[in-house]
Amino acid sequence: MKKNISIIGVPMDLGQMRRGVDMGPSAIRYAGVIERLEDLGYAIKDLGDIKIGQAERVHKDRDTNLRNLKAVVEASKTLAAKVDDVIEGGDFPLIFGGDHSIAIGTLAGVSPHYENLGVIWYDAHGDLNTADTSPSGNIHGMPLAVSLGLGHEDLLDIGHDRVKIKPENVVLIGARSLDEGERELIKEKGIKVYTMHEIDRLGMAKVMEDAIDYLKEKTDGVHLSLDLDGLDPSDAPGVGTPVLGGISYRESHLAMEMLEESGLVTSAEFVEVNPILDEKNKTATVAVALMGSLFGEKLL
Ligand code: 5AB
Ligand code: MN
Ligand code: MN
Ligand code: MN
Repeated sequence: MKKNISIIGVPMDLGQMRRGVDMGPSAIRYAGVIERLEDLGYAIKDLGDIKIGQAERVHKDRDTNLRNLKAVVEASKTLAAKVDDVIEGGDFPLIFGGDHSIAIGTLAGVSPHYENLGVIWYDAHGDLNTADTSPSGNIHGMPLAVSLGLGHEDLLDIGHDRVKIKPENVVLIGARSLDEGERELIKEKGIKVYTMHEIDRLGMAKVMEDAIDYLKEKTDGVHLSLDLDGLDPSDAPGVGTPVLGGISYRESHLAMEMLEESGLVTSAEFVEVNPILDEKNKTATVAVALMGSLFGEKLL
Protein backbone atom coordinates (compact mmCIF):
# COMPACT_ATOMS: atom_id res chain seq x y z
CA MET A 1 0.00 0.00 0.00
CA LYS A 2 3.01 2.40 -0.40
CA LYS A 3 1.28 4.60 -2.93
CA ASN A 4 0.88 8.31 -2.84
CA ILE A 5 -2.36 9.37 -1.23
CA SER A 6 -4.87 11.87 -2.60
CA ILE A 7 -7.32 13.28 -0.09
CA ILE A 8 -10.83 14.42 -1.04
CA GLY A 9 -13.07 16.15 1.51
CA VAL A 10 -16.83 15.85 1.11
CA PRO A 11 -18.66 18.27 3.43
CA MET A 12 -22.00 16.57 2.86
CA ASP A 13 -24.75 16.87 5.46
CA LEU A 14 -27.80 16.40 3.23
CA GLY A 15 -28.04 12.62 3.59
CA GLN A 16 -29.36 12.95 7.14
CA MET A 17 -30.95 15.52 9.40
CA ARG A 18 -28.33 16.60 11.92
CA ARG A 19 -26.31 19.63 10.96
CA GLY A 20 -22.58 19.71 11.65
CA VAL A 21 -21.35 16.63 9.82
CA ASP A 22 -20.42 18.96 6.93
CA MET A 23 -17.56 20.09 9.19
CA GLY A 24 -16.15 16.56 9.35
CA PRO A 25 -13.44 17.07 6.72
CA SER A 26 -12.10 20.19 8.51
CA ALA A 27 -12.14 18.42 11.85
CA ILE A 28 -10.16 15.50 10.41
CA ARG A 29 -7.61 17.81 8.82
CA TYR A 30 -7.38 19.79 12.05
CA ALA A 31 -6.62 16.55 13.90
CA GLY A 32 -3.38 16.38 11.92
CA VAL A 33 -4.01 13.76 9.28
CA ILE A 34 -1.65 15.14 6.66
CA GLU A 35 1.40 15.37 8.94
CA ARG A 36 0.60 11.95 10.34
CA LEU A 37 0.56 10.28 6.95
CA GLU A 38 3.55 12.24 5.70
CA ASP A 39 5.51 10.99 8.68
CA LEU A 40 4.84 7.48 7.40
CA GLY A 41 6.58 8.37 4.16
CA TYR A 42 3.61 9.04 1.91
CA ALA A 43 3.38 11.98 -0.44
CA ILE A 44 -0.01 13.54 0.23
CA LYS A 45 -2.07 15.61 -2.16
CA ASP A 46 -4.98 17.36 -0.52
CA LEU A 47 -7.45 18.01 -3.32
CA GLY A 48 -9.65 20.10 -1.00
CA ASP A 49 -13.39 19.77 -0.55
CA ILE A 50 -15.96 19.21 -3.23
CA LYS A 51 -18.85 21.63 -3.46
CA ILE A 52 -22.18 20.59 -1.95
CA GLY A 53 -25.48 22.13 -3.06
CA GLN A 54 -28.26 23.53 -0.94
CA ALA A 55 -30.68 21.63 1.25
CA GLU A 56 -34.13 21.53 -0.33
CA ARG A 57 -36.52 23.95 1.28
CA VAL A 58 -39.86 22.72 0.02
CA HIS A 59 -40.44 19.09 0.92
CA LYS A 60 -44.00 18.80 -0.23
CA ASP A 61 -43.04 19.24 -3.89
CA ARG A 62 -40.95 16.17 -4.21
CA ASP A 63 -42.16 12.92 -5.74
CA THR A 64 -40.00 10.74 -3.51
CA ASN A 65 -39.54 10.20 0.22
CA LEU A 66 -35.78 10.67 -0.19
CA ARG A 67 -34.52 13.91 1.33
CA ASN A 68 -32.31 16.22 -0.75
CA LEU A 69 -32.10 13.68 -3.56
CA LYS A 70 -31.01 16.17 -6.23
CA ALA A 71 -28.16 17.67 -4.23
CA VAL A 72 -26.95 14.23 -3.15
CA VAL A 73 -26.97 13.01 -6.77
CA GLU A 74 -25.04 16.08 -7.93
CA ALA A 75 -22.37 15.76 -5.26
CA SER A 76 -22.07 12.01 -5.85
CA LYS A 77 -21.35 12.58 -9.52
CA THR A 78 -18.69 15.15 -8.74
CA LEU A 79 -17.10 12.87 -6.17
CA ALA A 80 -17.21 9.83 -8.48
CA ALA A 81 -15.36 11.76 -11.19
CA LYS A 82 -12.69 12.95 -8.72
CA VAL A 83 -12.14 9.49 -7.28
CA ASP A 84 -11.89 8.10 -10.80
CA ASP A 85 -9.19 10.68 -11.64
CA VAL A 86 -7.22 9.87 -8.51
CA ILE A 87 -7.14 6.15 -9.31
CA GLU A 88 -6.35 6.85 -12.93
CA GLY A 89 -3.39 8.93 -11.73
CA GLY A 90 -2.13 6.00 -9.65
CA ASP A 91 -2.83 7.46 -6.20
CA PHE A 92 -4.69 5.92 -3.26
CA PRO A 93 -8.01 7.77 -2.79
CA LEU A 94 -8.72 8.73 0.83
CA ILE A 95 -12.09 10.41 1.33
CA PHE A 96 -13.32 12.34 4.37
CA GLY A 97 -17.04 12.76 5.08
CA GLY A 98 -19.53 14.11 5.48
CA ASP A 99 -22.39 11.74 6.01
CA HIS A 100 -22.32 8.21 4.64
CA SER A 101 -24.39 9.04 1.54
CA ILE A 102 -21.03 10.01 0.00
CA ALA A 103 -20.14 6.33 -0.36
CA ILE A 104 -22.49 6.25 -3.35
CA GLY A 105 -20.15 8.59 -5.23
CA THR A 106 -16.98 7.02 -3.88
CA LEU A 107 -17.97 3.53 -5.01
CA ALA A 108 -19.18 4.81 -8.36
CA GLY A 109 -15.69 6.21 -8.89
CA VAL A 110 -13.79 3.19 -7.55
CA SER A 111 -15.70 0.23 -8.96
CA PRO A 112 -14.95 0.64 -12.70
CA HIS A 113 -11.28 0.11 -11.90
CA TYR A 114 -11.79 -3.41 -10.58
CA GLU A 115 -13.30 -6.63 -11.88
CA ASN A 116 -14.31 -7.72 -8.42
CA LEU A 117 -14.24 -4.91 -5.94
CA GLY A 118 -14.53 -5.97 -2.30
CA VAL A 119 -16.07 -3.69 0.31
CA ILE A 120 -15.63 -3.62 4.07
CA TRP A 121 -18.53 -1.75 5.64
CA TYR A 122 -17.42 -0.87 9.18
CA ASP A 123 -20.59 0.50 10.74
CA ALA A 124 -23.22 0.09 13.47
CA HIS A 125 -25.77 0.09 10.65
CA GLY A 126 -26.29 -1.83 7.42
CA ASP A 127 -26.98 1.19 5.20
CA LEU A 128 -28.99 -1.27 3.13
CA ASN A 129 -32.28 0.60 2.94
CA THR A 130 -34.07 1.47 -0.26
CA ALA A 131 -36.76 4.10 -0.76
CA ASP A 132 -39.28 1.36 0.03
CA THR A 133 -37.73 0.11 3.26
CA SER A 134 -36.22 3.31 4.69
CA PRO A 135 -37.86 4.38 7.94
CA SER A 136 -36.37 7.88 7.65
CA GLY A 137 -35.94 8.89 4.00
CA ASN A 138 -32.32 9.69 4.86
CA ILE A 139 -29.96 8.73 2.06
CA HIS A 140 -27.07 8.01 4.46
CA GLY A 141 -28.99 4.85 5.36
CA MET A 142 -28.94 3.66 1.72
CA PRO A 143 -25.46 3.77 0.15
CA LEU A 144 -24.66 0.07 0.42
CA ALA A 145 -28.00 -0.91 -1.14
CA VAL A 146 -27.46 1.60 -3.94
CA SER A 147 -23.99 0.21 -4.62
CA LEU A 148 -25.51 -3.27 -4.90
CA GLY A 149 -27.86 -1.88 -7.56
CA LEU A 150 -30.93 -1.40 -5.36
CA GLY A 151 -32.68 1.90 -4.83
CA HIS A 152 -33.83 5.07 -6.49
CA GLU A 153 -33.12 5.32 -10.24
CA ASP A 154 -31.30 8.64 -9.93
CA LEU A 155 -28.89 7.15 -7.39
CA LEU A 156 -28.27 4.05 -9.50
CA ASP A 157 -27.56 6.17 -12.58
CA ILE A 158 -24.40 7.65 -11.06
CA GLY A 159 -21.21 6.32 -12.68
CA HIS A 160 -20.64 3.72 -15.41
CA ASP A 161 -22.70 0.75 -14.19
CA ARG A 162 -25.81 0.48 -12.11
CA VAL A 163 -24.32 -2.35 -10.08
CA LYS A 164 -21.04 -1.34 -8.44
CA ILE A 165 -20.42 -4.32 -6.19
CA LYS A 166 -21.53 -7.90 -5.83
CA PRO A 167 -23.20 -8.98 -2.60
CA GLU A 168 -20.71 -11.82 -2.13
CA ASN A 169 -17.84 -9.29 -2.13
CA VAL A 170 -19.21 -7.30 0.80
CA VAL A 171 -18.41 -7.72 4.49
CA LEU A 172 -20.19 -5.81 7.25
CA ILE A 173 -18.35 -5.36 10.53
CA GLY A 174 -19.86 -4.00 13.75
CA ALA A 175 -23.55 -4.18 12.86
CA ARG A 176 -25.94 -3.75 15.79
CA SER A 177 -28.83 -1.74 14.39
CA LEU A 178 -30.62 -3.12 11.35
CA ASP A 179 -34.07 -2.31 10.01
CA GLU A 180 -36.46 -5.08 8.98
CA GLY A 181 -35.92 -4.55 5.23
CA GLU A 182 -32.16 -4.60 5.76
CA ARG A 183 -32.31 -7.93 7.58
CA GLU A 184 -34.33 -9.43 4.75
CA LEU A 185 -31.88 -8.14 2.16
CA ILE A 186 -28.90 -9.57 4.06
CA LYS A 187 -30.57 -12.99 4.12
CA GLU A 188 -31.78 -12.86 0.55
CA LYS A 189 -28.38 -11.85 -0.83
CA GLY A 190 -26.34 -13.94 1.61
CA ILE A 191 -24.24 -10.93 2.66
CA LYS A 192 -21.43 -11.69 5.10
CA VAL A 193 -22.03 -9.89 8.40
CA TYR A 194 -19.92 -9.85 11.54
CA THR A 195 -22.32 -8.34 14.06
CA MET A 196 -21.24 -7.26 17.54
CA HIS A 197 -22.18 -10.77 18.65
CA GLU A 198 -19.45 -12.32 16.49
CA ILE A 199 -16.96 -9.66 17.57
CA ASP A 200 -17.71 -10.42 21.25
CA ARG A 201 -17.69 -14.13 20.71
CA LEU A 202 -14.73 -14.61 18.38
CA GLY A 203 -12.71 -11.50 19.14
CA MET A 204 -11.69 -8.89 16.64
CA ALA A 205 -8.50 -10.70 15.60
CA LYS A 206 -10.43 -13.76 14.43
CA VAL A 207 -13.15 -11.67 12.80
CA MET A 208 -10.60 -9.72 10.77
CA GLU A 209 -8.66 -12.86 9.89
CA ASP A 210 -11.86 -14.42 8.53
CA ALA A 211 -12.98 -11.26 6.75
CA ILE A 212 -9.59 -10.86 5.09
CA ASP A 213 -9.49 -14.53 4.02
CA TYR A 214 -13.00 -14.23 2.65
CA LEU A 215 -12.20 -11.18 0.53
CA LYS A 216 -8.68 -12.20 -0.47
CA GLU A 217 -9.97 -15.19 -2.43
CA LYS A 218 -12.15 -13.34 -4.84
CA THR A 219 -11.43 -9.63 -5.01
CA ASP A 220 -8.87 -7.57 -6.90
CA GLY A 221 -9.28 -4.48 -4.74
CA VAL A 222 -10.97 -3.65 -1.43
CA HIS A 223 -12.65 -0.42 -0.42
CA LEU A 224 -12.88 0.35 3.30
CA SER A 225 -15.95 2.40 4.17
CA LEU A 226 -15.57 3.29 7.84
CA ASP A 227 -18.49 4.96 9.58
CA LEU A 228 -17.24 6.29 12.92
CA ASP A 229 -20.49 5.12 14.54
CA GLY A 230 -19.17 1.57 14.10
CA LEU A 231 -17.12 2.42 17.18
CA ASP A 232 -18.70 2.65 20.60
CA PRO A 233 -20.04 6.15 21.37
CA SER A 234 -17.69 6.33 24.37
CA ASP A 235 -14.76 6.26 21.93
CA ALA A 236 -16.43 8.14 19.07
CA PRO A 237 -19.12 10.45 20.52
CA GLY A 238 -19.19 12.87 17.60
CA VAL A 239 -21.59 11.00 15.34
CA GLY A 240 -25.21 11.66 14.35
CA THR A 241 -26.63 8.19 14.93
CA PRO A 242 -24.75 6.67 17.89
CA VAL A 243 -25.61 3.11 18.98
CA LEU A 244 -24.49 1.67 22.32
CA GLY A 245 -22.39 -1.46 22.50
CA GLY A 246 -19.98 -0.79 19.67
CA ILE A 247 -16.45 -1.67 18.64
CA SER A 248 -13.78 -0.26 20.92
CA TYR A 249 -10.95 2.02 19.91
CA ARG A 250 -8.43 -0.76 20.59
CA GLU A 251 -10.35 -3.31 18.53
CA SER A 252 -10.62 -0.82 15.69
CA HIS A 253 -6.93 -0.12 15.92
CA LEU A 254 -6.23 -3.85 15.60
CA ALA A 255 -8.63 -4.14 12.68
CA MET A 256 -6.79 -1.38 10.82
CA GLU A 257 -3.39 -2.95 11.56
CA MET A 258 -4.58 -6.28 10.24
CA LEU A 259 -5.91 -4.65 7.10
CA GLU A 260 -2.57 -2.95 6.60
CA GLU A 261 -0.72 -6.26 7.00
CA SER A 262 -3.05 -7.87 4.48
CA GLY A 263 -2.17 -5.28 1.83
CA LEU A 264 -5.74 -5.63 0.58
CA VAL A 265 -7.14 -2.12 0.90
CA THR A 266 -7.01 0.01 -2.26
CA SER A 267 -9.26 2.93 -1.27
CA ALA A 268 -10.84 4.20 1.95
CA GLU A 269 -13.31 6.68 3.37
CA PHE A 270 -13.93 7.85 6.93
CA VAL A 271 -17.42 9.24 7.40
CA GLU A 272 -20.01 10.64 9.80
CA VAL A 273 -17.61 12.69 11.95
CA ASN A 274 -19.76 15.47 13.42
CA PRO A 275 -17.64 18.00 15.36
CA ILE A 276 -20.71 19.78 16.77
CA LEU A 277 -21.72 16.62 18.61
CA ASP A 278 -18.14 15.76 19.53
CA GLU A 279 -16.06 16.19 22.68
CA LYS A 280 -12.93 18.22 21.92
CA ASN A 281 -12.53 16.78 18.43
CA LYS A 282 -12.15 13.29 19.90
CA THR A 283 -13.91 11.50 17.05
CA ALA A 284 -11.80 13.15 14.36
CA THR A 285 -8.71 12.37 16.43
CA VAL A 286 -9.77 8.72 16.63
CA ALA A 287 -10.37 8.69 12.86
CA VAL A 288 -6.86 10.02 12.25
CA ALA A 289 -5.31 7.49 14.63
CA LEU A 290 -7.12 4.70 12.75
CA MET A 291 -5.81 6.06 9.47
CA GLY A 292 -2.34 5.98 10.99
CA SER A 293 -2.73 2.25 11.63
CA LEU A 294 -4.33 1.60 8.26
CA PHE A 295 -1.34 3.17 6.56
CA GLY A 296 1.28 1.33 8.55
CA GLU A 297 2.11 3.24 11.72
CA LYS A 298 4.13 1.07 14.12
CA LEU A 299 5.30 1.77 17.66
CA LEU A 300 8.60 -0.03 17.21
B1 5AB B 1 -25.38 5.59 8.83
C1 5AB B 1 -31.48 4.03 9.78
N1 5AB B 1 -31.23 2.65 9.43
O1 5AB B 1 -32.05 4.19 7.47
C2 5AB B 1 -32.07 4.77 8.56
O2 5AB B 1 -24.99 6.43 9.94
C3 5AB B 1 -30.23 4.70 10.26
O3 5AB B 1 -24.65 6.01 7.61
C4 5AB B 1 -29.22 4.91 9.20
O4 5AB B 1 -24.92 4.22 9.08
C5 5AB B 1 -27.83 5.30 9.68
O5 5AB B 1 -32.48 5.92 8.72
C6 5AB B 1 -26.96 5.65 8.53
C7 5AB B 1 -32.49 4.06 10.90
MN1 MN C 1 -12.16 5.86 -15.83
MN1 MN D 1 -23.81 4.11 10.90
MN1 MN E 1 -23.13 4.33 7.75
